Amino acid sequence: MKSKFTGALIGSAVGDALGAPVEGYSMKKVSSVYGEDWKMISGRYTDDTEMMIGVAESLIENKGFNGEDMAKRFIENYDPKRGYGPGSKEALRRLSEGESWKEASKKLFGGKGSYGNGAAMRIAPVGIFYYDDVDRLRETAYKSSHITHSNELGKEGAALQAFSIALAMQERVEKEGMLLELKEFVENEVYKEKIRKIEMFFEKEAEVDKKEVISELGSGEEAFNSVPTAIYSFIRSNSFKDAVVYAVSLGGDTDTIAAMTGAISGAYYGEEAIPKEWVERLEGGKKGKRYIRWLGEELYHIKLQLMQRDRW
Ligand code: F2R
Ligand code: MG
Ligand code: MG
Repeated sequence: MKSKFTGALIGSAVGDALGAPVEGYSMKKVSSVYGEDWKMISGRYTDDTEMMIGVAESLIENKGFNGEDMAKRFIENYDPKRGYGPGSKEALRRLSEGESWKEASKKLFGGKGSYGNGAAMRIAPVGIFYYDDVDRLRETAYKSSHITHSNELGKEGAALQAFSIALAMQERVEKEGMLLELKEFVENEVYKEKIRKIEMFFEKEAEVDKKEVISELGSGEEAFNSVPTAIYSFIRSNSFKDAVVYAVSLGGDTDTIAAMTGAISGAYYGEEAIPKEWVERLEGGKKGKRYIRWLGEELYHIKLQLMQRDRW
């Protein structure tokens, strides 16, 4: 179980770093950069991992969700060079000027709030920490998303990604069964329809054309055009490497789709299944790979303590 906790976080960071140099590229351009060998280029992670670190730090410090503290961590960790989305940047600016975490995100996009994938890309710590408690998982996914993403579609995408990670942690269902559970879990029709499409693809015997995957599931920055694509990248593959390589190979929002695929796959296969050469190349430093692994281990230990306390 510990390897699944650390695998989800390291897996997410590795996916982010592998996809980062080609973010926004077409399928063809990605292939011209990576060719056949898929060597990690720089190992530098982006906003996806920086924000995931903030979510994990806050869950650890509070042994659960605390909105004010999580918003503070996002602001403290913020490095503009990591490539944040415009909506998230604006939310963080408002938060740093003193707006409450319950209000800051509501004014974005003409009052509709963001449905970008910025809440889903950072959600792995919630998926592993509440892997056995679907109600707390949903509630925490919605609340932690709300700090920057108040649109229902942004929050639902984060909850769906968190639940995919939770199912991958448990291994109590086969991949087909996972899709059934995901369809029952998700409340919004936009996502239900995307999961139906994943089922259709999964049932096909022949390899589905990547262009069809992109046109039906999406490869963009919107949560509904990227979370289902990450789930499909995991579902169709048989190893961590295949899943993450597939996610990046589609082009588009490569760092984020690969970060989300890496989180689900790391939770499913465990940290040992992540290619060593990718982990070695992943950036080090104060909040680098060792720190990310430590965050996973801390979440695991706190979870054990809470489970033992609940048993008493
Ligand atoms: N920002 C980037 N990549 C571009 C720059 C990278 C470059 N390499 C660099 O280093 O500078 N990537 C990161 O942003 C995505 C996550 O975005 P987030 O945090 O959700 O931001 P935002 O702006 O809220 O949403 C993203 C876009 O979605 C559309 N959108 C969202 N809500 C909308 C609404 N209500 N109405 C209309 N459009 C909406 C907008 O186009 C948003 O800009 C990740 O890819 C991360 O890696
Ligand atoms: Mg990014
Ligand atoms: Mg991205």
